[in-house]
Amino acid sequence: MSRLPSRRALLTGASAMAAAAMLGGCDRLGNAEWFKRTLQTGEDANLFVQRLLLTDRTLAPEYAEADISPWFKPNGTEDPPDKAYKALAKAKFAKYHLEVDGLVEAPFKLSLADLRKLPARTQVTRHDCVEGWSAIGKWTGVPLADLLSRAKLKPEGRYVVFHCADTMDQGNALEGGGEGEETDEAPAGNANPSMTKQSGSGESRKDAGGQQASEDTAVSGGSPVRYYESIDLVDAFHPQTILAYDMNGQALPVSNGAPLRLRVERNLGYKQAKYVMRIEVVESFAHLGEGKGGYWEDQGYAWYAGI
Ligand SMILES: Nc1nc2c(c(=O)[nH]1)N[C@H]1C(S)=C(S)[C@@H](COP(=O)(O)O)O[C@H]1N2
Ligand SMILES: [Mo]
Repeated sequence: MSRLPSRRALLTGASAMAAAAMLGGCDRLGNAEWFKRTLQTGEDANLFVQRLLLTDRTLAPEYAEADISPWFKPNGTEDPPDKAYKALAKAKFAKYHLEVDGLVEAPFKLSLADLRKLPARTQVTRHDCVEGWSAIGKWTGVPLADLLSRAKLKPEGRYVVFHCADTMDQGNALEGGGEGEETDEAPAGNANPSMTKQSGSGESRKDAGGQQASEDTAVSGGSPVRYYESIDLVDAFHPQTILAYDMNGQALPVSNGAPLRLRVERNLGYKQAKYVMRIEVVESFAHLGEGKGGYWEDQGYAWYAGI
């Protein structure tokens, strides 16, 4: 007479599998206190272990310096229209601070100079935009794992959200076209049918005439719609997930996301948040934007954009 294994037995099995997965390269994750705690909390553990096992944790291909593209095409926002950002840029980001907060024990702020003093990782990788172009670039920055370890995740933390400086103009490409608007902000131009704006949000997020947002004027229900993205903890602790401040050996240009942008390799271009101002650990992203976990996700793109 067979019995279903007890929850405890399942969990023990799950922990064993997780331990095996860790030997395969998740050591940093395995050492984290919150991760051990997560493994003891039932459902979380099962979900988490599933994701570990389903995810190939091998590194994204890394290339030689000779492979670096002579031109890394900027896409989406190339010069954030926001006043606050412009002021920071004008002062060469001397007053910039990255904030790390949310479901963490020890929230903190770091200046760009502070970030540059932390251990860094450099990687030459290929960026793939859903629009159909790719480019190889060299990125140097701080592993996100280090920042999260420093902040000490609370056990409820499941996703990492990147809040960006740039207010988006929802007027282009997303309202079904036909108004002659420019499409330079779209990750896929008009190429992807999933771009069609869903109806029913009940509010127009487009400024009159569908023109470029100026200052803080692209609003939804009165607040600016800024670019944001989110990833889960497996991607967050992946060794190639870094917050890059250098591109091709030089300070990141504004067009590519200065002063700090996410590189979450093995994910499509729109996950690579530029102009990152704040990193927030959350349990759910339901309360952000339209609740889909990112600016483009809110327009219908997949949240999980692994490649
Ligand atoms: N803040 C912000 N991040 C963003 C975007 C954006 O418009 N704003 N565009 C995304 C898209 S669709 C792509 S392909 C890449 C482009 O990065 P690049 O400008 O360095 O080529 O940034 C992504 N991150
Ligand atoms: Mo993109």
